[in-house]
Amino acid sequence: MGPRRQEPHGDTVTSVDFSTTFSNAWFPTPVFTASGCASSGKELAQFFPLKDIGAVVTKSIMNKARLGRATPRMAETPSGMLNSIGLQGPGIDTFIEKDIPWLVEQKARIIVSIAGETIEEYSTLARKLRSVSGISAIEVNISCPNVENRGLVFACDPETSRKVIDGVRRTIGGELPIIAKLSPDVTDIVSIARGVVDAGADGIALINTVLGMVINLSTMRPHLGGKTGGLSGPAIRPIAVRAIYQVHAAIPNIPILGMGGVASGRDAFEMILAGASAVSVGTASFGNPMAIPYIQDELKTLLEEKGFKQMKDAIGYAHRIDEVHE
Ligand code: RRO
Repeated sequence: MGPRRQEPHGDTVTSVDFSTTFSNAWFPTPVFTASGCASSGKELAQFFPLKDIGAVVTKSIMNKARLGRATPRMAETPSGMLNSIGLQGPGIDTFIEKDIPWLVEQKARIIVSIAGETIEEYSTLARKLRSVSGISAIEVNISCPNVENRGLVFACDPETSRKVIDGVRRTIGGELPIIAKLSPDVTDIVSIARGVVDAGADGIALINTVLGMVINLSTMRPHLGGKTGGLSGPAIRPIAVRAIYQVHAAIPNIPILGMGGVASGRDAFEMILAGASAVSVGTASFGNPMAIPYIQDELKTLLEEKGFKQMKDAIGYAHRIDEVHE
C-alpha cells in the first residue's frame, strides 16, 4: 500500500488514467474477476458494487446444465488451491435469461466465458450470445483442466485451438471481442497463442490453472473426486508472468488478460509490466472478498508512485531495455 489515503473501494484521488481496452471493448480499470471464482458476481456484490471494478468474467458456461465432477472438489496446498469443479453450471439459456440481466442491472461490464465439449458446441454458444446486449467480450475457455478426457483440452493442441476460435469468430461476427483462454500445460504457449490470433482472437487470457494432484494420506488415494485438479494461487504466479512475458514479446499488439495468483497491487503491476492489459483476480477473493477493490487501489497508487500518467504506458514495460524507470 502506498502512502496515499485509500478508501476500500472508493475513488482514490489520483491522476492516473486507469482505463484499458480489448479491441473495441473499453474498461475503466484493469482489474477483473477471474472466471470461475465469482460465478456471476452475486456473492461479491454484497461487498462492493460490481460497476466499481473493470469487469466481471463469468464462470465458463456450457450449452446444457451440468453438475460437475464428483466431490471432494477442492484441496488446499501450501501456496495455492486445487480445484476440480468440472464446469458445473446452469447452461447457457438460463444464464442468458437470469444472470446477464442481473449483471446489466448492476451496471457491471460483462465478459462471458464459454466452454464446450466439441468445436460445434462453442459455435452454438456463440450463436446464442450474438444477439444478447450488455456483453463487452467473450472469453473462449479452451483450457479447462477438469474435463473427463485430457484430449478435450483444446488449448493443448494448436490445430484444435485454432478451429474452436475460428468457429466462434465466424459465428459471432466482427463486433464482440474474443479472448482465448490458454493453458500453461504446453511446451510452447507462444505457438498456441499465434494460432488463436490467426484464427481471429482479439486477446489472450493467460493462464488457466496448472494440472496438479493431492494424495490423501489417510485413504492413501487421490484426494479429489476427479483425481487431478487445477492449481491456482500464489504458487502459479511466476508461471503466469513467464507466459504473459513470452506471449507479449511474440505478439505485442494483442492484449493479454493476465491471471494466476494475483493477490496484491504489486502482483497486478508485475503482470502489467510483463505485458498484461488487464488482470483477473480469482483465488485471492475466496480468502478476502474485498481483494479486488483493494488490489485496484494498490495498483493505482503504485502506478502513480512510478510516475505513470496512464496505466497503458506500463503494459509490457519490462520488455524495455533502453532505460530504467526508478
Ligand atoms: O470448472 C472447472 O473445474 C474449471 C475450469 Br472450467 C477452468 O477453466 N479452470 C479450472 O481450474 N477449473
